[in-house]
Amino acid sequence: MVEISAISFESFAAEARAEIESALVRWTEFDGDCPEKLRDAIRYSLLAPGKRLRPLLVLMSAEACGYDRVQAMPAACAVEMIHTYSLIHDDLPAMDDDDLRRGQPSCHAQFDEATAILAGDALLTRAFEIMAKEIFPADVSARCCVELASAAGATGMVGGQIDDLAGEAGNEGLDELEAIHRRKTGAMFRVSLRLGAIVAQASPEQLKRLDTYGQKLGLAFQIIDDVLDVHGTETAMGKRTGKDSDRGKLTFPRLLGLEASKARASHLIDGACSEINEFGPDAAHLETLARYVVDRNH
Ligand code: GRG
Repeated sequence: MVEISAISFESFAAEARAEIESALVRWTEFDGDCPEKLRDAIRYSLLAPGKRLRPLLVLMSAEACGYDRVQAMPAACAVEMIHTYSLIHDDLPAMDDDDLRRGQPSCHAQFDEATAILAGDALLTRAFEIMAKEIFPADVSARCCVELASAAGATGMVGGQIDDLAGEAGNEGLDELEAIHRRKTGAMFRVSLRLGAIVAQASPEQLKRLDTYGQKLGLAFQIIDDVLDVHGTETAMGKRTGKDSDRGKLTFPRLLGLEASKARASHLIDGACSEINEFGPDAAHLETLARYVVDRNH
């Protein structure tokens, strides 16, 4: 694997994030027909300082398959819209009841509950509208819509969320915990890699490798998210910490301990990186991003 310097990766990521954010602005203009309060709430959450990991993964996956990343922007933004909707709804009093997200009051705290629910709904629908309109050819666009729907819906993120809410009693083991997070968090990581490969019209072998990288990365990300819930600071994380352990929720550190959790995440990242070895220099950004996921402090 070709290594790239931290500076070179950071400048790539900063440039790609700026491109993602300007596309998100463009695709939330709604041609003047959207009520102002709704657009304000959508943009308040969508344009808040998130890490943009999932859209970066879409772009990097397309790039690993030799494709121009700009062409993967509709899929990248669709994924970020769905991710942001999930954060808005997750923060609601009926779910995690969080008043801080991305370093600012969460959407329902800044606006109101009804507006936050509707902002999430509008982001979810906009994501599919953008993919249907902006991805070509039509069969690739349709395939992207199907993939994203199953990753985000009842068999993916939404299904994982309901199992996670039910698991707060904490009686299950590692297999159950991993199964929850494969859907709740992992499905959106995995589909990010898949969408990049699909728009790039990658070979089945390339798609499979990127898919496996995405599965391992998604699980490692969630393990570290649980670790940071115990060890991270609210300032760095931009959200409340310590809530999972306070509620006695099933988490990786609770099941395995902190050191074993970190070791498991590192092992998954090694596996993810070896999966994409054969892409050579085109996958250097994916490797650096994977290492960042375990080393991050937010
Ligand atoms: C409400 C349908 C519905 C689903 C919610 C993803 C999710 C399911 C809830 C988010 C709650 C949460 C904290 C999950 C843990 C992993 C995760 C998705 C963390 C947030 O992702 P980051 O760190 O966030 O990439 P930023 O703000 O950087 O984009």
